[in-house]
Amino acid sequence: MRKLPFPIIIFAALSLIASACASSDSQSNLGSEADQIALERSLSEADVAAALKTYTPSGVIDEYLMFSSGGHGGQVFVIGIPSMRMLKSIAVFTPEPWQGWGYGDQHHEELFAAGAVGDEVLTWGDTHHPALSETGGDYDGQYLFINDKANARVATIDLRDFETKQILKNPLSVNDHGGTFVTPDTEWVIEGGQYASPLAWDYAPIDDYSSEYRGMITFWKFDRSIGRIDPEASFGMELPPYWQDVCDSGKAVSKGWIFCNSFNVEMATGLDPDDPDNTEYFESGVSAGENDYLHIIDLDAAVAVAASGQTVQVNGFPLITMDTAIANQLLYFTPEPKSPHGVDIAPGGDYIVVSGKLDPHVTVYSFEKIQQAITKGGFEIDRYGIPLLDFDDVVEAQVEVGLGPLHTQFDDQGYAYTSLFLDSDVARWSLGPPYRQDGWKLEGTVDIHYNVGHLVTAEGDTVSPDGKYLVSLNKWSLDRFFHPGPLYPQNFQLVDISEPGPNMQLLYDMPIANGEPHYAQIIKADKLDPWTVYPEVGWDPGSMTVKPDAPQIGTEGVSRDGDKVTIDMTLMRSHFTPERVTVKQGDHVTWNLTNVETSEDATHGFAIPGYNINLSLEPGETATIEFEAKHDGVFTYYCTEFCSALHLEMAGYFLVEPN
Ligand code: RUQ
Ligand code: CUA
Repeated sequence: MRKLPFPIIIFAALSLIASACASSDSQSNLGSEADQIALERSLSEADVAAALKTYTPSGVIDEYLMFSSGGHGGQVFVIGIPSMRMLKSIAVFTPEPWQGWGYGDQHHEELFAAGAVGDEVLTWGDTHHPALSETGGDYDGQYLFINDKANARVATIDLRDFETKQILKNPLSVNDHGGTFVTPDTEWVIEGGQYASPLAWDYAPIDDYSSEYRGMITFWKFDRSIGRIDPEASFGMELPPYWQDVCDSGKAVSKGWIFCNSFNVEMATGLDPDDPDNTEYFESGVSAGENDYLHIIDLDAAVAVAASGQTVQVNGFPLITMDTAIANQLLYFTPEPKSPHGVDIAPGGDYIVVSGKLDPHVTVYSFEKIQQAITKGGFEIDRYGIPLLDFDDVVEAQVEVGLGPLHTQFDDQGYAYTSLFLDSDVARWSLGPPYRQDGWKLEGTVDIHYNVGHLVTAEGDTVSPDGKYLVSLNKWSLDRFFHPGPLYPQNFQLVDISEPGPNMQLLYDMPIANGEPHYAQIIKADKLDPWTVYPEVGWDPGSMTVKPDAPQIGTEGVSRDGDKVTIDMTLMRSHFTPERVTVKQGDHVTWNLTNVETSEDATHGFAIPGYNINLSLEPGETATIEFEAKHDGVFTYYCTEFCSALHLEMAGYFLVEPN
């Protein structure tokens, strides 16, 4: 590890800071190299401090990892903090050629097929909310879940190899948004809906909106022993067509409860081209009323109700109807301020924070007061019969933070941080007791650039956030970078939040060039223990076991049974075995490949031109491709990874004899 230069740089930069502070005598340290560089590059004292806080020397590993959604790029990005170096884009819903994701590998085709809608195989997704698996309310570094808002799907990623293992289509809903969020021990992965529609992708005229269109929330049961969601043990709950937005899982004192905000209690149905009297766009229709409803769901009770069979089958999936939810006291509402967004639970589970996009306050609900109000009873009900808790009974505080508040995160000092979309700021405010005695007030803001959506703090969704760093996930980058044509990158801004009080320091801008990230989570890097190579040669990442008939050294060959040809191939530096494969046009080809390497980073690729086949085989990995040899000709397969000095020689001939 390269250690020596670091103290020198610190010393040099400190001397610069010292010299800048002692303004009259600022010439004395100019001899140092760092001073000289700072002068030449016109770096301010703050710039130098920011550089020192983020600079990560070659060979030094970042303290934290951020897992960020990639938006409609359909992937998950992994970024080191504080260096803001991108480590990986994990392929999820969208084929990704570098990882050979979705270009012939059978296991990938099965995953994509499981996420299909009817016979429509989807090749993109809109990832929004990544959720790291938790144990006891803390990230445990084992699994990551992510939703596809566009098509209402959830995916499971195994953090042993950072690969997607499962894609599930929600049987109830066309789209989702309030997912994924996990319960404190990851028994349940939450997926809330968004734009109401008839359940099960059915049709109903939009004039029947109030009777036929529905919201939903789905509780996916996670089975940690197999590292997969078990759809058979999962269930949904029918909700009014109020456009459920973002959800969060209760933790600590509120463990077993789920909270979602909503934003179309008005039940607007959009501008009607056939009705001259209906001139209201959704943008005004859904915020016409003063309030929407925070949804409060007793998950533990819902699990018991589902287990007792009080469900109906919708698209073959168990659903708790609204009537059953009401009869069993599973669901409550309470008013939220105008056009709410975001719901975030404080580390102790005791406070629930909601923002109103058109209200300059954050509204903080008390879980204890919610419980008291439920016990007290005597509710009003909403138009679907759902009990409505009185706002004044359950609200703990409202703090004015600025314009366009969206999402909130927490630290270890009793502060909360709320993104302000319209102000392009992040606001720091203090939680009240037991976090801070002098709480419920704005502490300070930091400018960001520009239009922040989500924000994330280190370990920010756990019962014990670390604070220290915050990343602002900004939608617009405007003047921050060279503008590469009219499609601009997003901008992630790293902020130092370690100093108490009003000040937060912006440290670094990172352009995101391949997606529109929504949410992210930041985990301590030492909580992860990913594999360097697969545990055994012949490992199938689909089943996460060794495949007994995977090609091994000595078992390679080509065999034929009628028009079925099977190829068993191994890959190692710097050759394929076999190097020549001959088939007849129209043959059905099954091609099994194993990378028999056991050395770290010795990945080989496998590409066949003209057949849209492209694999990435990590050390030990086996894969199978199956296809019809429909094009005759000579196809030169080769290794796409520059794996060795003789990488160019890692090639072979696939000869398809014409009929
Ligand atoms: S929400 S637009 Cu997470 Cu702000 Cu999706
Ligand atoms: Cu193997 Cu290049």
